[in-house]
Amino acid sequence: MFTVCGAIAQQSTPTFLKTPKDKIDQFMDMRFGMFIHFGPVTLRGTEIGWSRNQQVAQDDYDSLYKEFNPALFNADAWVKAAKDAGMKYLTITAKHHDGFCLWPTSYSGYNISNSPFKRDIVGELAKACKKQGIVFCIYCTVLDWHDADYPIHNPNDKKFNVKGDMRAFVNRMKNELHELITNYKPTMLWFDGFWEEPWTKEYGQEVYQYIKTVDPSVVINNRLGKGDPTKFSEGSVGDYLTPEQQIGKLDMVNPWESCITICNQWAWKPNDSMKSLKECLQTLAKTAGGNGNLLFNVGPMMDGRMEARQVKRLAEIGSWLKQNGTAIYSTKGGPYKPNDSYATTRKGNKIYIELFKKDGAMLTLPAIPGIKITKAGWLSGNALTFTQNDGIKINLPDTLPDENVSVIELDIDKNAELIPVI
Ligand code: FHN
Repeated sequence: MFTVCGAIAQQSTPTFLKTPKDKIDQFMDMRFGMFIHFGPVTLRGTEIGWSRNQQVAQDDYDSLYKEFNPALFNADAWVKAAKDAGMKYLTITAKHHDGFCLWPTSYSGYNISNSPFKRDIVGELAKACKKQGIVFCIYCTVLDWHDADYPIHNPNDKKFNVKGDMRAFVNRMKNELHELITNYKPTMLWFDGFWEEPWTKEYGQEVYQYIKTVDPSVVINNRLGKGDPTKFSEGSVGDYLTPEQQIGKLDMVNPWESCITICNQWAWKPNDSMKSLKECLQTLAKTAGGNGNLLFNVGPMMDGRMEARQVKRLAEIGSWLKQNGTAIYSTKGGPYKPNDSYATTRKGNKIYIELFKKDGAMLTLPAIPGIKITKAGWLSGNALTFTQNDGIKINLPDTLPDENVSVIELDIDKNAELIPVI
């Protein structure tokens, strides 16, 4: 078989390219994206990848694709749910650790075209995103417990299969990435699975560099490397940090994106518990307040529909963002560190305070040296009185305008983005 890699491998190695900063900045300005974990495992309602050879016997798990037929899948409906939530990008698990490919790849028969459904889920989502103005992104695993060339064959068996061939595995991954990048033009690639021993920083560097030769502008998360994904280190490979199931720490230097589930499980689980609107909105506010993005995960059901309750929750988030998105999109985090009572964001000469609860009749904030507040009010309109001679004290009404997150807008006399973190 002609392999794209073979041809490219014969070219001289290009100068090592990094993703242009403006592409990363544009990605960070979006602040809010949808993560989707989907695959034949939805037929069992257990966790994608991890339930293979656990709750689901390995042969049973690996045969699920033969009955996988999400007949009610509608890419436009999924993308509309993201858009109605105020999300600006969408990331689909094109291939998770179980190795099943949601696109008709030429490099593995374990793919959607060989299921009863047959249709290209990745391609239909890419098309729907383009049509609805949502940025399309792809999740790719760097471990594959189904692939005979990958030396570990399930998450609970740390024995290496000596018959594994990582060179063949990485070449196949590069061929698959060439398909995904050239056919679907993702803005960002979300890698995952870096923690197992067969994957090395060197493979990560090789794949990162290969991607740059296919499309230099693709933004790449830091899970092509090794080590703690919440901080850059010697083992890091990638453009931004990826705290998981936690809100990242305020960081005005390193871009980061928290990936968090709307329920508990990444893939669909019947009757899973779902986060309240308060928790969803305060998570989004604290993420933006930390200068990061929120990649919020939904797991569609086996028939291809998203749960109605999840779609409703997403629409409730979108309603809040219709009123308050100015305080989230294209802002920077800070200048105050997020806490249990509020988060803050800023842009130009404005500081936005995302207020979660009242701790008294006034909101008291530390003074900002050299800064004068010229106006204060709810983002929804009504003015607020304040003093700023001994710290900042903003007088609050008995009841906050929004029971979950109320946004105050402060006009100041200088560029708020230049204020050091307080
Ligand atoms: O093992 C995966 C898990 O299934 C899920 O995809 C999350 C999402 O970031 N990442 C890994 C766990 O760290």
